[in-house]
Amino acid sequence: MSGPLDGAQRAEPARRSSARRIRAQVAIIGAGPAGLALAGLLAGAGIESVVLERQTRDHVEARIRAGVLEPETVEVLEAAGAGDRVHREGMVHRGIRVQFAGERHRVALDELTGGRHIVVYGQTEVVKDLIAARIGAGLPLRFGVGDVTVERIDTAAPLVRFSDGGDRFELECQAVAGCDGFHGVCRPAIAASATYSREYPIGWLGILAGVAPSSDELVYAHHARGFALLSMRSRELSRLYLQCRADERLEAWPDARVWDELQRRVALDGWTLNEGAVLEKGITGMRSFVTVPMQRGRLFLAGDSAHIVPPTGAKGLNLAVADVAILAEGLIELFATGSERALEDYSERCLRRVWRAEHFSYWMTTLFHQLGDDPFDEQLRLSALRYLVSSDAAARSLAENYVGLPIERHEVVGGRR
Ligand code: RFL
Ligand code: PHB
Repeated sequence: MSGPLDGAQRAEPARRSSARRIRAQVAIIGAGPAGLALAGLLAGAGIESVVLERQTRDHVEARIRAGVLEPETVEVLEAAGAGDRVHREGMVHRGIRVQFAGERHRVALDELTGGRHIVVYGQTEVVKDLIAARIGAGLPLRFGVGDVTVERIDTAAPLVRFSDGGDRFELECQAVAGCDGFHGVCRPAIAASATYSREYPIGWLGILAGVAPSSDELVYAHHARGFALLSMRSRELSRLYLQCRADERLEAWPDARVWDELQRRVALDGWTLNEGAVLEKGITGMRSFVTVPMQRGRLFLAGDSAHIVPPTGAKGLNLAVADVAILAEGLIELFATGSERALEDYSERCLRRVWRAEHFSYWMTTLFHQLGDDPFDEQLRLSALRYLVSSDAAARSLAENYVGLPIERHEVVGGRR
């Protein structure tokens, strides 16, 4: 299935092959949050791009993933033309709850960060809003493309080949954004100088449940049986997670077992976890990963194609959006002035934020989960949790990282923020 075409995609007869030749200033591979937000930011600055997505629109709009947006992520979504619904329906949360040793404590995000907060709004909805904005504006977004290859990235005229609906295409452009996630084709083309990774022996079993959230704020619970997280998607929909083994099979987790395990891990005197119909269930692995650098020539990686964090810090989606905010600035300057100045340190600026989020996500993961280690480690975790809820300094560190740090920007030339 293909999206609408515009001037950026005028097909010309190919000179030496049977492929149809099209043009755009920027080729964007992948229609996840990174690719779609970048396309929106570029459109706002009058830059033509084509988004190429391997999956169908239905598939992309049905994936349930992250749910926590930093305030700067919401600002970028606004600038990308997809801010209306998140402002109307996104739930502002000024605190989170931390539970351990049978007690629940509040971390007041706003008080600890000079008034900052998070917005709970599903990644699924973010993606739907960005797609609607793109298609509503009649701009090119092709779903279901195949055989994507990226060539000539060391020149000012890269070429992206792909197939769509039985036809072969050659997309001539001036820059390529590799927003194609962890298993995409763009990262291998960078030939990274270094990669850094950490595997964890655990996963998260997540459910979407048709029941009102039992807590008005997210609950991160440390328990001897393993971590649990209570989140939400709306006043009627709860999103809940349980730590499980990395190699766990879904069949081993009928709904009754999931609820039973959640009840044990989040139990609290005088408080009840509401149960409801399980609408979706899945298992997510845990990994930390960073590739360096995130660019080569005119190919720029953004989001999960360049880095992965375990979900405990709720940073994956926010990092993806921060990357493309920085990339959009560089591309806007390139097309306005011909200067590559703001693109040259793209990777360096992204990576400073990425490494902060990597550390925070690693820290949250090792603080809250049972990692199969010895009793000494568990005592250290309990001590760190007690410190977190009794020291403003410790809580402020969590709060600052959780609501997110400012995106490092250059002065923008010739475009809007
Ligand atoms: P995405 O969202 O993976 O989008 C990449 C897109 O590229 C497409 N693609 C290709 N298209 C064309 N040609 C190719 N050769 C292609 N190869 C791939 C894919 O189909 C896809 O549409 O990456 P992006 O945009 O960088 O966004 C990043 C976020 O999606 C990600 O960081 C978070 O969702 C991570 N994550 C979570 N983060 C949280 O903060 N909290 C969570 O609860 C949470 N749950 C999750 C997650 C990631 C998951 N994945 C990737 C397995 C649960 C899952 C299952
Ligand atoms: C979610 O709502 O999906 C969610 C919330 C917080 C996290 C991870 C996922 O840390």
